[in-house]
Amino acid sequence: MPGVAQRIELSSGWTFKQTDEADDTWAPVAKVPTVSHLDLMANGRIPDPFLGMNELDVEWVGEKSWTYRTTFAAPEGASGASVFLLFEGLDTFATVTLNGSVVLKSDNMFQSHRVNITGVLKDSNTLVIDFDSALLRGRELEKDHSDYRFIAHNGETGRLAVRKAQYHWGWDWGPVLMTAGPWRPVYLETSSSHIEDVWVKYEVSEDLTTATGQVEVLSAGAVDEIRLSIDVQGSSVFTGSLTSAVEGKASIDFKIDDVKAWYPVGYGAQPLYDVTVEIVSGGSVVDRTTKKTGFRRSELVQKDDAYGQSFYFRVNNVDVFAGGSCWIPADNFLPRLTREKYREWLQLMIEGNQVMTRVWGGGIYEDDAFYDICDELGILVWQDFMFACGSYPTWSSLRDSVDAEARQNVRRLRHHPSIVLYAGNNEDYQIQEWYKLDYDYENKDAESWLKGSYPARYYYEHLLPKVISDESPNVPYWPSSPFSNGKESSDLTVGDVHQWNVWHGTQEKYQTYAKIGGRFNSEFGLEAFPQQVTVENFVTKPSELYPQSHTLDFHNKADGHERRIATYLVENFRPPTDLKSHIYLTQLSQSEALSYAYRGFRRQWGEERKCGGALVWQINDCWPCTSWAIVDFFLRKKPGFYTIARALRPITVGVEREHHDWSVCHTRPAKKSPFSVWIASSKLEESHGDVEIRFLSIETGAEVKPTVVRSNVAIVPNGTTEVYAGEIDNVNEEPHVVAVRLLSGKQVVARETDWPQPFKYLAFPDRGVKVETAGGRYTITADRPTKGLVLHETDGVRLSDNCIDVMPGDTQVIEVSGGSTNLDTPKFQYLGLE
Ligand SMILES: *[C@@H]1O[C@H](CO)[C@@H](O)[C@H](O)[C@H]1NC(C)=O
Ligand SMILES: CC(=O)N[C@H]1CO[C@H](CO)[C@@H](O)[C@@H]1O
Ligand SMILES: CC(=O)N[C@H]1CO[C@H](CO)[C@@H](O)[C@@H]1O
Repeated sequence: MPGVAQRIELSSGWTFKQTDEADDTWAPVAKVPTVSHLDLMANGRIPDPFLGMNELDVEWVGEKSWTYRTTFAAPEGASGASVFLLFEGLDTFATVTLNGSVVLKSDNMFQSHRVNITGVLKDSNTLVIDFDSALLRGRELEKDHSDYRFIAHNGETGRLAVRKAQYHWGWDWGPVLMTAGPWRPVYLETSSSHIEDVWVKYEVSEDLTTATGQVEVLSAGAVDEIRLSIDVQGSSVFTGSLTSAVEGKASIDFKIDDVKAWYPVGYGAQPLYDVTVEIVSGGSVVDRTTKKTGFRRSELVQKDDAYGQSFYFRVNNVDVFAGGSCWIPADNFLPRLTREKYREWLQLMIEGNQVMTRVWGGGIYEDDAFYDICDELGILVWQDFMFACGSYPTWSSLRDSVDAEARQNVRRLRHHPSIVLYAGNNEDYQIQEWYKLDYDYENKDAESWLKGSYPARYYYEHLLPKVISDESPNVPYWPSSPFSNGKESSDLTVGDVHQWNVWHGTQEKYQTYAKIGGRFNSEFGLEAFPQQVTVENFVTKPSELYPQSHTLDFHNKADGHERRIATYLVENFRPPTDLKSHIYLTQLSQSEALSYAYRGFRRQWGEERKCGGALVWQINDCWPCTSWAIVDFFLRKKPGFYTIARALRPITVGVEREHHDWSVCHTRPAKKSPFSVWIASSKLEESHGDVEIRFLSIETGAEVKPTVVRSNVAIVPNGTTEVYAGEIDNVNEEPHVVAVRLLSGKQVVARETDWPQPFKYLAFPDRGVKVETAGGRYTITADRPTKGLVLHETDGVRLSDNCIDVMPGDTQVIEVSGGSTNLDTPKFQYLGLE
């Protein structure tokens, strides 16, 4: 009788050593999955690479080969069963031997492997995996293929030849740490027949009531019957089976009436269905697998309009403004990321009112946990393929490797309702443009692209779209982020854009973000220091605790970072020299920049979908550093996190005076500044509210002119409502803020305040700020307009808001949860506080 498939994870009992060192150097491995740096740290052989400048001291690790070894007894299998080793991921050039026979050679970190070891299995077995240096192999491959032009921004060019997370070669926010090892789990399987894959192909009817489709099952070995059951929250909604000719590939049709559609967060629930498949052989169930999936409709709406061509997502017939952030790997040492850690990160997106994340192409196809949690929480995923900032070579074995990698990962991910777009790469068309590599959009002959100087077009416009149409045809494919259908990738009328003319490029003032936005802003941002406790963690010498110390500069990998941070500080503020104030001001400048961006981009959503989304670069870090992240490596939020959260509330209010550039040739102060007030709503029904607009002197807090009230304003659903347009008389009126509140009865729904720019021209004598703590909350008042009040945060304590502007006569309350230590002695900072 055939046995049931058994899988044992080979996670313990491993040892490792540097390949070329003696046999007495085998050292223990705490667990697999792992990479060499983790085991070297655990064995006290290297210091923590994230502290001080230790990164330099551990560079040698990436130039060595590493060997991992374990032993296992032959599993007790039924007669006729086969035994397999399953490798979910090997980083990267791996040779696997079992009892001295090579059973696998692998050179792509993103691939998984199933190896039939039945023929070489003994009673007791020794499994050895040698990992060559990917750094050195990349250099060799580049030499061997000198007929290609290797161009890379970030990291060395050898990375382009290696299918390994590209950020391991270093990025402008991350260290050079070339890992090696079994980075994803290893299993030993015994089975007579097994399920290779289950694909839930479906369509949801336009009225969202019915899901119909097929479950396609791929299996190996003898199968007499396939059983399918679909359940939601423990109750069965469909069962079916197939009893003939079911070996290999087979499909079972299904139909679910009264389907509960899966929605992005804020638009409905996230019901997940368990699709369970069993295969039966010789009268008993021999393998079983369950995929959790959700049923939804989704499209990328690209239609010609007054501004060019739209670019936005429609899910279950609802237009969704994709406000969110870009995601990078959350650690340089990936195996130590737990499901709990992924949950904490993704929960932050929910807390921040974000609805989309973009998995960036220089990292990894994320862990299953990442997508599982996105499904659960309702976070939409924009998934890049793993290419970034380079002109990639395309020799034929490399193309085969990319094809296999792409197919495997799309098969692994295609049941996740959260994934709504695949994109070919990150910024590779910018490389094509900068270096004037061959590209003729009209030429659609893919084979001919391989002969030109930009051969990687073959991946982005031929190989990968083919993989998507074969493996996941219901998810749209986009050749690159950014891409503009043959126009320059920086085009603002078609496709998405990475708007780096704030910070990089022409270094525009951040006040102009709305003017330089595109149809979908898939990257933009400004750097800020992490919290002081994070700085104190990685700056190990107290004498290095000053703003541009060697250690602090070392923990900022961005080109020209001091100049760029300084530019935005000196343009807008009065830069201090002490570390504490410097940290605060870099954070405030980031927060201000993101406020202009998100306010402006979301307003354009209402202008006939002129802007379809805004994804800040970036939510997270892979090590403790200064970067564009809005939350640091230790999950400590920067103030900009809250600013974005406010701009993305279901209903929010905006106000902005016209930008007047103050530092151009012979500029004079503007005599008048037009300003406008609007409301943005993602609600699907019209709602109503009162809008109050106050004009408050910055010096005294007194009203400069009478308050304007607009009562019972009808708020356009799923769009923006222009509420008021006025003018500030800069000659006769003293400098003042325009402080706006949206009220529902007495309840404040949203606040926004517009300030004269730049802040450095303003003085902030005593603001009369009071922060009172009682009843698990802060109550904050001010006598005069106060900018960017940031309450000091401690780990484990969660604030309902932070980095707020406080206006006289408008008490604000910030709730505290998860601890109370914060409340004892309120520590806070605001602009102008000495
Ligand atoms: C595994 O390999 C053995 C012989 O080495 C073979 O008899 C068996 O059919 C293979 N199993 C599968 C499922 O291919
Ligand atoms: C090279 C190697 O590991 N060979 C081993 C294979 O398995 C047999 C039986 O357990 C061992 O005796 C060999 O040493
Ligand atoms: C479901 C949906 O998207 N509804 C509305 C969103 O907003 C636009 C513009 O106000 C409406 O036309 C849609 O019907």
